[in-house]
Amino acid sequence: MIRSDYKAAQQNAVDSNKKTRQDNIYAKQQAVEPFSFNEQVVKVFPDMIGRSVPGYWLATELSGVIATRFAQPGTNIYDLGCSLGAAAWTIHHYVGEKVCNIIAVDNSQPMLKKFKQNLEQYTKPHNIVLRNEDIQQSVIENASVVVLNYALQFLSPPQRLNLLKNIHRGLTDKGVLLLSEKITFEDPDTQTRLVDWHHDFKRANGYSDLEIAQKRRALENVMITDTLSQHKERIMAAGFSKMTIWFQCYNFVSIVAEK
Ligand code: GEK
Repeated sequence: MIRSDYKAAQQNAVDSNKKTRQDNIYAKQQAVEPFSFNEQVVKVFPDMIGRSVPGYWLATELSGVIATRFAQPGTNIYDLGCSLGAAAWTIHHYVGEKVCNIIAVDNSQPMLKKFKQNLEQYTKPHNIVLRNEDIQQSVIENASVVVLNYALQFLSPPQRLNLLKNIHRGLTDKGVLLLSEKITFEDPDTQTRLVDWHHDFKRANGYSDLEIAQKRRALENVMITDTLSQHKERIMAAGFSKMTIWFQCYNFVSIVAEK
């Protein structure tokens, strides 16, 4: 049964959320530094991403459900740009008995340190392996599922096709890429509306105008979003045969790309 509380994506393992602090990093006026996934961010991460990305918990939870359709026993499943491993945990929950290796990769050392601590407290058997490396250097092999949730947007745009090609090469015959991203809209009016509505979502989640503005400044040049057409073109250029959008919430979409 799909868990009605989507935050269960992480709670099924160690209840790290209970220990999660509320994100108030940008609450005070400050000289805004470029955003990085440092210790300060790690401490509040589930709260930050849940209050900032519309549909995050549902998209995460359903990534696990979708993965069950494509996961093949004896293969690897990757969670690239895993942060605290929300996708890895949900895949472990849903795909568990198919006996796949789950390989979770992130280049933020503080992120993986916290993920490792959570794993160490988890007493049930699991096959989650952590790799602290740049996803652009990752060896991807024998993969039935590769999850790339909200991480491609942090790579330099010219590097993105290479990563997708590498993922495509590492997939088994019927393997898939599950990709979630924030998108930009080609039509300026739609873009303005969705940005405004996204900010309403953040306000409704308790962020002030100052927090929204300062976070936005911190992400400038760090997170560069593509349009849906750019994603589609890149996915096809990487060699995938089919792309299906399975979820959109405001300016955030989730896609399955099939080999
Ligand atoms: C989730 N997928 O909870 N190599 C490795 N990791 C990287 C790289 C890179 N080149 N660039 C960025 N990251 C997660 C959320 S967060 C999205 C993903 C967000 C990592 C970075 O360290 C961070 O942990 C993650 O990608 C992006 O579903 O916070 O908006």
